[in-house]
Amino acid sequence: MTQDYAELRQAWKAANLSPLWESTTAHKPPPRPDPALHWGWDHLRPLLESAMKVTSPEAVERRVLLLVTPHPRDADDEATARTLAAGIQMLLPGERARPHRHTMNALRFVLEGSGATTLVDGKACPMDVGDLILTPAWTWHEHQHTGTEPTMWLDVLDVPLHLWLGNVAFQPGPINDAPVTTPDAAFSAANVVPVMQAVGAPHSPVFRYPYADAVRALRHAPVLDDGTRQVRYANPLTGGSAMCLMDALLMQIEKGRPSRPVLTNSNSVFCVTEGEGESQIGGKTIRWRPKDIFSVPQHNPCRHTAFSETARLLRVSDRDALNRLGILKEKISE
Ligand code: GTQ
Ligand code: FE2
Repeated sequence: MTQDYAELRQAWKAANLSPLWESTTAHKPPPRPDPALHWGWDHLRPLLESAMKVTSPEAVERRVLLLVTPHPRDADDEATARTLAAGIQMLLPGERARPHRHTMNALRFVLEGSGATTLVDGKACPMDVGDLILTPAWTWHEHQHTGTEPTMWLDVLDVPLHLWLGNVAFQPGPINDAPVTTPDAAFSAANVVPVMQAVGAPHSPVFRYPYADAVRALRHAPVLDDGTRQVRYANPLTGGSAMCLMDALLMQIEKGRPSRPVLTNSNSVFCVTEGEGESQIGGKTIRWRPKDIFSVPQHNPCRHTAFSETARLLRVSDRDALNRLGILKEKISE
């Protein structure tokens, strides 16, 4: 670099300018995909047990063990799969998490226990095993437990995306302006939905999706190009994704019919709801059983094989958000 050029660069820098021809960020080869991660329930369960013994007020208020990567991008990285942050929440009999709301969307999938309830904008959502409960962006929510055994569920939130967008906000209760909700009974007949006065919310008016309902539909869903059957936890008013930045599906695979490998730029967190099998994700093979959780970070080809007659997997992903942004890539191979 000549003296003159060095001086020029200094002048540009002082004026908040930077020469693009010296930048490498946009032209680097794509980084290697993050490896898939696996949290086996057998391994997890005793560790959750130890977290249930912690008695500090902070833990009692929010008893969650986050499912984090051993290779964080930076000190604040608590992501499970790039845009998604998952954790296991435990609620002991008599415990409660006080009402609050945040800009982040969250969903919960119940793994163990009975007698817990999540109130979403005041609407009571009983938490039975296999139920999916939504607490969409800026809805007031609180958890209570009147049962006799600990309740445990998978939490998935779109926190990393909100951090990136500078859109993190949190408000503790007391609840001041909870909107009026529509009872789930209004949505309980297939193919009939209530006519609503000006729907403003970008999320489903239904917050609780019982497992048996999802499985009933899944049994009869058509086989897709990738060889799986899938049902979407939908916003009944639109048929689309129930929340704006996270989508949830229940997927079924049959023995002897492994799914075809899918390569995509979307990120997923899976939870095994029934059956046993394995998934090949990038170069990794993950052997799974019920309640196991695993991540499928973007750009890893992924194929599922059932060892039991039928296997069912919950898939939470950013796929629908990427699709609506017009940037989803997805390729199914043989
Ligand atoms: O249950 O409200 O895992 O606010 C992280 C943040 C759960 C919750 C999490 C939350 C919650
Ligand atoms: Fe919350």
